[in-house]
Amino acid sequence: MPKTATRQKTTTKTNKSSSNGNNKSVKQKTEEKITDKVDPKVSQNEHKERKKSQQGLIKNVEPELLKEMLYQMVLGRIFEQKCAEVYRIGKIGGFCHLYIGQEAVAIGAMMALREDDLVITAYRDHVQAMVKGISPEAVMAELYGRMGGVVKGKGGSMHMFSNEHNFYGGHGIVGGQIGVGTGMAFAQKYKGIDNVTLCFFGEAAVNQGIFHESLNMAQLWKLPCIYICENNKYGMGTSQARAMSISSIAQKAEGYGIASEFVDGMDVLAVRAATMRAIKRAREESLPTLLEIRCYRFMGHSMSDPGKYRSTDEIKQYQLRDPIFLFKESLLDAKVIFDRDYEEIENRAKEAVEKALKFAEESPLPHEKELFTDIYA
Ligand SMILES: Cc1ncc(C[n+]2csc(CCOP(=O)(O)OP(=O)(O)O)c2C)c(N)n1
Ligand SMILES: [Mg+2]
Repeated sequence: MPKTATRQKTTTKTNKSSSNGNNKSVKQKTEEKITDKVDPKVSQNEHKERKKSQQGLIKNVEPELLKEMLYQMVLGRIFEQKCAEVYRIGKIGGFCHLYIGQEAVAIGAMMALREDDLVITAYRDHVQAMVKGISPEAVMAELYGRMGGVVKGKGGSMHMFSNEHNFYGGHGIVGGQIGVGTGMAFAQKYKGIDNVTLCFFGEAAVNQGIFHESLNMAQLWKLPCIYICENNKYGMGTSQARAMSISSIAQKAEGYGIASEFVDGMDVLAVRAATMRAIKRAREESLPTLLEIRCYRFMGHSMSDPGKYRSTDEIKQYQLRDPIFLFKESLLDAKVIFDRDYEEIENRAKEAVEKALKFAEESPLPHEKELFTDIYA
């Protein structure tokens, strides 16, 4: 089994360089230590620490919003578990990349947005699409390649898109959406609209030239773009440690004078708080931010991943840090929810997924004439 690197400790430093272009100090966390071993005690201690931190943040958020955030996380999880189930019996064709384990990132970041803000992401896009308001029915039917899908079944898993919801994909070329997202932010600024753009990508995309060109332009032109790097440690079967010369992605922002933060992606409220700081910077000062959000995908890279590059022990250790379990426990401890509320949330999510599945099953296949519509070439 190949050696796997587990990061254990985080430190906080204040970056007083002109990282946001106007000499303001920006809080930035970088991880320091990388070890080869996976230790259950580390996971348990982390869980306790995170819970303590969440308890502090819970007080700043409306109880109704907290419950809605939990619902969206549970919905995303159950929806994707169902995707895996129906994919295995051949109901969904093509590639299918699941988000299970990373829910705190999309929910924490996107539920801090205004409805008219813009979002763009890579191919791991089902949950992001739903959080942006696209119905579970339209997402499931898209996965099924049916007419009722959000892009009439023409995009499939990797290409969810809805102009109406300001959700601009769903992109298969690693890093491609970073350039498009930067352009979206430019367009908003050019038109004098105070929308912000959230641009999600994986850590492997950071090695692409487009990341560097985009960050350079974003700071130079002061674009209201929030770059969210979802660092789940792997690009397909290649660990970050084997592909990147330094471990801190947040640190790369310094090369372009962009404000950056290292964020714990297992803690939905930490993601929310960091994104809100970035939104403020984007909306009020028209400045970009890079957030490096450390997370972990519990499933394979895609449904066809044999998963030979990491141990089951490693996966289990990260599952102990499950962001939904943590958030649920924190809300129970803070008495924002009680057991019966969680049951209700879970049942509601299950019903929504069943409804989506029924809709997808009953939705017709696209008509042949659709081959010649929506073509821009
Ligand atoms: C330009 C380009 N190179 C290679 C690929 C093949 N590929 C698809 S996904 C992937 C890994 C990307 O990993 P990461 O950016 O970390 O995102 P994650 O899958 O972890 O969410 C690669 C290499 C591609 N789609 N595009
Ligand atoms: Mg990755």
